[in-house]
Amino acid sequence: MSRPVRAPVTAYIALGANLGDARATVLQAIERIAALRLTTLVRRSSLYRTAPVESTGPDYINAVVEVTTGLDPQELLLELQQLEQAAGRERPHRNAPRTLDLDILRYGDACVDSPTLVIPHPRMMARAFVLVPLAEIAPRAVTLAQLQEVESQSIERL
Ligand code: PH2
Ligand code: MG
Ligand code: MG
Repeated sequence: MSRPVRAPVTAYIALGANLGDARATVLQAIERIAALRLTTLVRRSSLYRTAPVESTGPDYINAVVEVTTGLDPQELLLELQQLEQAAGRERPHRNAPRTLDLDILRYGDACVDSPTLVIPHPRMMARAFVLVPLAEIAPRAVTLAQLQEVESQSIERL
């Protein structure tokens, strides 16, 4: 039996990279997200150069995109993990420098709490590298007070 068609949901995805040609990798990942099945890229933030937060290695390139998608959260996670793999992602330890990290920040108003996926992203509100690009494309998703909380974190719009 075929699956019932789901109404597309608006989701926000954070992109980060600090190994290899991070800028090229993030730009390519945005194109690959736009090409995912049942998924439409609605807007993308600028690229940002950010200092590593609880991580090491070179500065990161970060961005956030808004999509609408008919994939459910677990399906979207799997697709994003495949894109991370295709970019050569290795996971030697938590917060290790990485060629590409794709995190689902929000998926409509859904709350997901499974062993593999937590939405909204639990640490997003503490991180300028997420909040600043998110505020650029979805100003109502972030408050001034939340931005002020992270203003000591180094971030440069490219
Ligand atoms: N991602 C992390 C940990 N620290 N720091 C920056 N600047 N950018 C990131 O994307 C990032 C990080 C874990 O995913
Ligand atoms: Mg992450
Ligand atoms: Mg991740």
